[in-house]
Amino acid sequence: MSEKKRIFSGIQPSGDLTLGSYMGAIKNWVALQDEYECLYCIVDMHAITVRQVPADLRRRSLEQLSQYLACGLDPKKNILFIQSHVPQHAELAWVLGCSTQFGELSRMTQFKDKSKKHADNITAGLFTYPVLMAADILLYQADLVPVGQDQKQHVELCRDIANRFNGQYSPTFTLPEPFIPKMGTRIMCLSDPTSKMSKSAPEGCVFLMDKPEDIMRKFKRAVTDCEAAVRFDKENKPGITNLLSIYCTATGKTVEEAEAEFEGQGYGIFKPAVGEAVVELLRPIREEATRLMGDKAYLESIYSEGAEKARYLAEKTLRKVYKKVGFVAR
Ligand code: ATP
Ligand code: LTN
Repeated sequence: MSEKKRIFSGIQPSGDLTLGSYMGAIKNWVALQDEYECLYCIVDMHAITVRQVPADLRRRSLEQLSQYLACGLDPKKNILFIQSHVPQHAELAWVLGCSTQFGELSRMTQFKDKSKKHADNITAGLFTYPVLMAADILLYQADLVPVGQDQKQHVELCRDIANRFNGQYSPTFTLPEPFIPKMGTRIMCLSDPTSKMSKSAPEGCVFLMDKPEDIMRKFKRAVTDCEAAVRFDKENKPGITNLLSIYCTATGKTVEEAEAEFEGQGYGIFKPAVGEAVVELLRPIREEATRLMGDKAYLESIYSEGAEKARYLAEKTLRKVYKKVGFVAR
């Protein structure tokens, strides 16, 4: 087990999982589970950096676990757990926060975006969010972090923090690399293809648990252009390019194959075809996740076992860190 390289990634249970988070992250998690030792987390502590309704957060954390499983993550191969069940995340975050510059955190684009969106509640937690994320990754000495494009800056900051700590004390942390897929790395909003599909902008967003008729409606209404040619062109045809990326990621076809398939056909044929491909992709996930939500005892056994394994690994790193910074042994 320990010869394999390690992976860590997580998603906040701050909303329902989207087609973006599936194509940008979870799909790769599933693909990597045989080759690596993987930890996949439900980062509930990150979720409270913006206001949450407590009962919804609790429910969504469990739903997210059932959706991780339904997407194909095998609990025997991966460590699946909930961040708040492993107190070492918060403990390491404090230490790392003391090796992180105010200026570095001020440059994070996610902080800038979210503080605009939540202007009445810009908390210290929202600001130090990337430090907690660095702790998530470094606690497990992860080599790779599979995420969508938007998280690259956070993983780079994590490397900087680790590098600085290693230099200031002595080699302690593995430097992680972001693992960003070529296709599906940035799924755009269906109603505004210039902005990222995001669970906090439900307009134009497809959720993993959406019913087939809702998915079809969303795709039929997707914003396109007036040229009526199915062609990949990010600059001039962001809507069609986004739909092509979704279609190719859902079906495994190349862009050239898809362009040839829809050559000479209008958007009236293309858009429902993309919708159908997504319906078929998500149908088994939705059915399995619904079934799993009915089995709370099973879900509890997965997250309890996951947290136990994660705590064991996390404590090893934390003990080293506490010693290096000069804390008296407990
Ligand atoms: P929020 O709107 O609250 O910021 P989100 O919808 O962007 O949330 P996250 O929980 O931040 O979702 O992201 C989960 C994972 O999915 C991350 O690795 C992220 O990079 C990836 N991801 C999210 N949205 C997309 C997208 N539209 N395209 C590709 N990857 C995405
Ligand atoms: N910041 C990420 C979620 C996240 C994460 C992590 C991803 C928290 N901790 C560690 C990878 C590794 C997001 O907003 N999607």
